[in-house]
This record gives sequence, C-alpha cells and structure tokens, in this order.
Amino acid sequence: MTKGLDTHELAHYGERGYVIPSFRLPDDLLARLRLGVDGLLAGYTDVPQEDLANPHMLPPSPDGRPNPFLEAATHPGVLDCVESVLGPDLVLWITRVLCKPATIGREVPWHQDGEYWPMRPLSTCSVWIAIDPVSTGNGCMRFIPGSHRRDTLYRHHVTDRDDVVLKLELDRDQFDEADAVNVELDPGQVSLHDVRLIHGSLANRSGQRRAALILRYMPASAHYDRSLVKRSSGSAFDIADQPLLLVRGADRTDGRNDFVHGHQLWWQRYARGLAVASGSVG
Ligand SMILES: O=C(O)CCC(=O)C(=O)O
Repeated sequence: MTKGLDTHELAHYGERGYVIPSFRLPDDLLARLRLGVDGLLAGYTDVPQEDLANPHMLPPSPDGRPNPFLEAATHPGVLDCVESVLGPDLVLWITRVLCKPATIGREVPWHQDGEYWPMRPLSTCSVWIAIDPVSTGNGCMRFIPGSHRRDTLYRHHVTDRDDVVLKLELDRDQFDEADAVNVELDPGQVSLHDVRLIHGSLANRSGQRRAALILRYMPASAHYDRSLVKRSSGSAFDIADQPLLLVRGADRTDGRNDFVHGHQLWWQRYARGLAVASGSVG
C-alpha cells in the first residue's frame, strides 16, 4: 500500500491545490475525537463553536486518556499525507475545531489562508478532518480549483458583516464563484489544501451539525516569524504566541524557529479552564 498520497492524489493537489485522499482516520480515533469535540463544546460555551483554538494543547483527561486532538495531529497516516506535499520535516503550528452548529452555523467567507499567516516562505498544508457527515446542506468547504497557482495573494477587504466567521474576505472580482467545488466528506475522511487556495463555506441552515478538526503544518524549512504578526486585536488569542511542535524530521532554519515560546502559555490557559477563540486567522 502507498504511504501518504499516491501519484494521482499528489498530482491533483499540485494542479488544483487540494485533494481528498483515500486515507481515512481510523474509526477508534474518530470516535475519541468525536467525544473530544462534544466535551469541548459542552465545556467551553463562552467561545464560538466555529472557533476553538489549539485543542491539541488540552491536558490528558484525569483518567490518563491521551488528548485525541494531539493523537490525530501526530497520526502517522496524517503525517505521511502531509509529508507527500511538504517533505520530511514538518511543524504543526496550529489546530482548530470548527463546528457549525445546526441551523445557526455561520458562513466562512471566501479567503486565502496565506493572507493571515507569518511563516516565510509562505507555506502550509491544512488537513481538514470531518468529524460529522459533511454535505453541501450543512456548510461543507468550497474550493476554487487551481486558484493557488498565483504567487501573489489576491485582494482582500475587511467585512463589516457579523454573520461570518472570518472578517477578511476576498474581493468578489478576483475569482468566479461558479468554479467552486463542494467538498462533501464522510466522518473520518480528510481534505488537504494549500495555503494559497481560495476557499470558504456557506452557513449551516440544516438540522445537522458540521464539526471538523483542522490541522495546519508548515515545512520545517520555513521560518515562523512571530515579528510579522500584526498585534492589533487585543484579543486573548495572538498568532504570535503559537506553540510550534516539530512532528517529523528536523528543524531546517538554523535555529530561527522557536519551539519553546507559547507552550507554557497554552498549557496554563487550558489548565485554568479557558478556551480561546482564534478570531480572524483563517
Ligand atoms: O471549515 C470551514 O468551513 C472553513 C475552514 C477553513 O477556512 C480552513 O480550514 O482554512
């Protein structure tokens, strides 16, 4: 059996900027993840369900069970897929639970993730894991195939809409929405997408919850430059304080990546029972 993406899957990712590989998360891990998501949503009601940041930093449960979000983020099958795209040296730099509750789940406006992020060169592969059945009806992701190929990012503006999850939105004259592909997934299926791919998702007006775990990796040859983060929001979440985790291989930046900063902060945050919304960071 092929390790990671097969030739066709890799070509698909290169040409279109995303792929839905044959790899699926094992059922037992999926079941633990679903319990983990249910626990998060029940335990941290002060944070929007679309925006629970860094659940992989939650401590193990009191009965010693490991953190399922960290398990998923370091699962060899997941890392093999990411390695096919980014190479053998991998840094996990953020995770997020994005749950669109039934009937009121908000839209994610069209955007490119790269607009927000401080690693240079700009590079990330996002792994989006379906926890629930994900369909057009409950607000699946929508991709504009091939839109990742341009080197420079497209024009965004700050939206004043309050019915959306992100505040930065692509200008509508930058792409044709008619090209969109709906990414419908069964629980345990994953999609991978490139940092430059134009994507978004519609509101969830259906009676079915749509929860996902999102894992984002950069090659360890990229520098996570914390000084590039614009510190303006005053919110508890600051992308400059992300706890970087080397999950495979070795750092290739001659020590410029800081793998210590942020860890203590996040452990303490979750130990004190605080969940944090990541706000407008993709
Ligand atoms: O889950 C969604 O609807 C959007 C997620 C997203 O924008 C991303 O993973 O980059």
